[in-house]
Amino acid sequence: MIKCYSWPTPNGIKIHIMLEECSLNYKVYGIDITKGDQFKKSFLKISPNNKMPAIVDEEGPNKKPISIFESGAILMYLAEKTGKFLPKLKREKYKVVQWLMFQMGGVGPMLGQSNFFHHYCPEKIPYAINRYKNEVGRIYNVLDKQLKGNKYLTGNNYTIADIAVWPWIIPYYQGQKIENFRNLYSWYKIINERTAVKKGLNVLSKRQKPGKEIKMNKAAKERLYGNIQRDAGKMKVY
Ligand SMILES: N[C@@H](CCC(=O)N[C@@H](CS)C(=O)NCC(=O)O)C(=O)O
Repeated sequence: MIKCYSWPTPNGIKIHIMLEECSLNYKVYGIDITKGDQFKKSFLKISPNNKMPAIVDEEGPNKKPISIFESGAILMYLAEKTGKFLPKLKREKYKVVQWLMFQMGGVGPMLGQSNFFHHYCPEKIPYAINRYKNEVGRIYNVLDKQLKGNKYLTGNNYTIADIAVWPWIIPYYQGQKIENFRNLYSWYKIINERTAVKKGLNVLSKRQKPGKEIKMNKAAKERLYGNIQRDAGKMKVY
């Protein structure tokens, strides 16, 4: 069984979708990041960066438990465990890995900042809002170009690169109109129809609806963006 420590944000949703796509036996433990679950010692032991998602696979390599944090690493692990959504041949595999890394290093961090300055920053800072909106537009154009003539990000096959990027494109996280990016929009709609995607979007959705603003009081904002975050790296793990 795989224990999945998560919350329905884009980084969590990608793991929920992957677990469903691979029909894996899993149990979800909600890590409510607005309440500070990410700072609990038991969680920091498996995710020292105080961020979800993380997994523990009780039947890891050599039948021994393994814990993994960072959603890209989790997707690669699950793909290799099941033999799904990541080609084995090196040339094809690294096509997928490069788009997965593009999501981890570009799509996630930039759309995350855009989301922050649009929705959660206590001050309205036009320069920051505009800078990240432009960056989201640039990234959307890169994806849109890549999808021209390609059903999925790396060609004809649906892979962990699509699974990683898709939840970030859910309208609301953007600050851009997805309809203006034709290829990206049709790719978005195709993936939206997958049964596993629908099931993945349901995970923990009673506690936080995917694609909807996360309700945060002052204490929650302090936990996510304030001094608690500044000091979190010094927290004792063991
Ligand atoms: N690069 C990480 C990012 C994970 C991440 O940013 N998680 C956020 C929610 S989407 C989180 O747990 N935030 C809690 C915190 O910063 O304390 C991954 O892809 O797993």
